[in-house]
Amino acid sequence: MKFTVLTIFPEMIASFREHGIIRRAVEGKKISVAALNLRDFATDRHQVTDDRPYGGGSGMIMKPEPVAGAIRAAAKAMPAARKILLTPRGRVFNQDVARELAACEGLILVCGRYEGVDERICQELIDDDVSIGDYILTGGELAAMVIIEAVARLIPGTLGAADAAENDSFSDGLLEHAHYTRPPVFEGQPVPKVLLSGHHRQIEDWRLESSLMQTLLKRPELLEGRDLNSREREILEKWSTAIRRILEAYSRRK
Ligand code: 4GS
Repeated sequence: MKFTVLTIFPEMIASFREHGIIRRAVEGKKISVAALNLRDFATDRHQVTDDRPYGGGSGMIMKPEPVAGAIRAAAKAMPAARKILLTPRGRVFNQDVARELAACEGLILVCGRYEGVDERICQELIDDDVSIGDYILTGGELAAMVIIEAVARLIPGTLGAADAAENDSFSDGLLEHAHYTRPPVFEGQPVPKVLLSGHHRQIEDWRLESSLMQTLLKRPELLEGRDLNSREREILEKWSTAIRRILEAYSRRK
């Protein structure tokens, strides 16, 4: 998978590429991460990339010529890539969108600065608008890096452990189960006994119950929008019965 980021701050992408899983994936040729400097595509002597808005008002707008030039140059090198603008107007990025983008041959990620990009770019040269969330950044670069990181780790061979991505939160619509490592007792708090037992079936059951518990307590809306298998239904029924008993015992008290 090839990622090309169009930005006035290519150094941000250069340093991102030099650490952790992204660096390893680049070195292992699973992905490539390149940045094109929008300034290099400016058409004037001073390499200006912004200008004042027609109709007046505060703030500056990205000029269309450098953005168009950079998109066309990137698309020439990777004609099958999807051309994405990072913008709060876009559909909101999540793990489903990450999976969808991981199936693309390449991504051209256009980073706006200032108030935004000239509308004619959005209409003519962009395939897809993506937002990383309902808040305003000062540039699209962090959004592009978020997307590269989430997409890259879905590409086979980019993570150390072969199945690490499958076990993550959201891989099956649930949050991850709780995790523990040594020591067995930390500041008086023990690790759940079953995890030290070596009973793999019971450990799997405990992890599913823990995942459901984390999801119910922290992100209940994830459970509402999701199918439940029979094991998951059993666990929820068990809790429901336990809670009902507690409330019944309470209501019988004087
Ligand atoms: C986002 C966002 C964003 C919008 C870029 C104002 C500079 C800024 N990009 N998800 N102009 N949220 N972009 O806030 O992607």
